[in-house]
Amino acid sequence: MSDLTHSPAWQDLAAHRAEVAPLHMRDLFAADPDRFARFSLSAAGLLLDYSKNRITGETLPLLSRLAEATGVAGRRDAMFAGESVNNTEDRAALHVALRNRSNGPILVDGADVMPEVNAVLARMRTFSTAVRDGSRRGHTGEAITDVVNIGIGGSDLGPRMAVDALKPYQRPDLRVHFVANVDGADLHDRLQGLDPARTLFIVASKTFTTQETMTNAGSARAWLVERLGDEAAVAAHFVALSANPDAVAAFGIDPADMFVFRDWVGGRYSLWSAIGLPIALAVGMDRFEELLSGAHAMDTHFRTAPAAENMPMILGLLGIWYRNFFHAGSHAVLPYDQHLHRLPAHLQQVDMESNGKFVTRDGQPVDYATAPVIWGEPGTNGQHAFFQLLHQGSEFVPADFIAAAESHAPWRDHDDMLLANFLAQTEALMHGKTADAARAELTARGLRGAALEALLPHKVFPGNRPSNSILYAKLTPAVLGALVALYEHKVFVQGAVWGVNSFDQWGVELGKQLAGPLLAALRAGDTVSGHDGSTNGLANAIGALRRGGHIE
Ligand code: G6Q
Repeated sequence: MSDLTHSPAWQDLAAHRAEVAPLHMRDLFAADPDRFARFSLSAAGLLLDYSKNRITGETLPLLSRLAEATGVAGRRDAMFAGESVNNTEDRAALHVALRNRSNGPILVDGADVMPEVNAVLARMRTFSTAVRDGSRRGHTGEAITDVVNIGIGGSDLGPRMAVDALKPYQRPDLRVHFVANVDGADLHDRLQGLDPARTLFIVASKTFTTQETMTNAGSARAWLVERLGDEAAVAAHFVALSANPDAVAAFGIDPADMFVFRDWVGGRYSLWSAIGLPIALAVGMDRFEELLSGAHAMDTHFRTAPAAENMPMILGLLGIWYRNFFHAGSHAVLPYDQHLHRLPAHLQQVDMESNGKFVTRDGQPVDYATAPVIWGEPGTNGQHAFFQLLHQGSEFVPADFIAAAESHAPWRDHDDMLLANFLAQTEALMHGKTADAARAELTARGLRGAALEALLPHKVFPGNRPSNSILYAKLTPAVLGALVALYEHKVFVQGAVWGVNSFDQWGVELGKQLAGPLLAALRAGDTVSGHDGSTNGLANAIGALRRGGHIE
């Protein structure tokens, strides 16, 4: 047994789970009219209602004791202080410095990082303003109308999610696109209809060695040069976002068009850095800074609020409650806000890449579950698909519902319908429908006897399925910043409790190496034999199909 599962705090929670398991939330609500007031709080423009969870007044104090026993607050303070919390790469994890709008000093190895952070922000302002006002033009003197961000993983998901989220703040005459996949279809489809003379490419790669991104960048470069007929056009149409200035220069991008960030910015935490340039181009630098300010407000809350009133702490600990004590294998993120349709994908990376670990910081195998599978789709779409499983499936899936009181669209009636669905779903998941209630409904519909009894079990909803609701007035840049920072810190809290390093990603690094030998064989058209039987068979089938073979 590990120290964690052996600890009194863990054992107390295991005992508490046995007490809570038989309780139904609908009884807890019936017994306590103040449950919403007791189990909700607001911070940084977000209201969190966590009253529809399988908790009593004792649960959070017990979870907070686990947080204390595992030193979560100390680890949080170490992260904010710029200590080397990413121990396997010997680095700080300082995305909070990128949005440190109060601008107090943050030291890494004795040097304040804020002057450099501010200098990059100033350069991003100059550049994005020049593109947006038309003073930065293409090679032939045309204004830029389309920006194509080429990046993958952390250099794609965050900015793509934010650009989609902030669509109401964008201009129709400056469109921002994203290309990630090495499948040529991604770049090829995206380039259709674009005018090379008016297109700006952003090559976004921390390492500037990632195969997918460098391949797409090379093909985009060739497309541009071929169409504009001049190698010199590259300088006017390519900029780079990277922590590897030498590789950027080798690609032929002018150092003046290079926006740098440090190795203490993890890929999945990088949308706040120069990697956010496509966001700044899409919505303007003022809006980008509002995004940073919203995140900073959440950072300040996380750093200073006591555990019992600390939103990321509460969300993180509730996640631990279900993952470790109710054995929930997945967690759904369900935005009832169409502009957040890429948020589940972004959070999938933030959570699963950060805490998808099977050893602790000091290399000991864990004997408890770590990150759950994160998934989700916007409401109400999901209701017509997988919500069946949420209501009546055999899986236990805690869910976060995220909603705006008002959308940016002009139709109040749509907002009302969307929100009525959000409320109804969380209520139904919590309350369920008893056999008595289902029987009464069926009787009212005229069913009797054997027909009624046959249908009855299918009409029962067990309920007692937990959800958090996160509500805000409207999806502004500041709200988006606070929301994303909330989830980053939630993941941090969980990683700290589990004792894993939330800031490395060796599993991703592996993927970057594996394809090499197979690529060489596919390129050469050789017969593949050095792998397992399945891989050899598939590689050779690809070769045969390419030589004109066919599948029966
Ligand atoms: C993020 C991961 C990973 C990374 C991509 C792209 O935390 O490290 O998703 O962002 O592999 O890497 P580059 O930015 O170096 O191209």
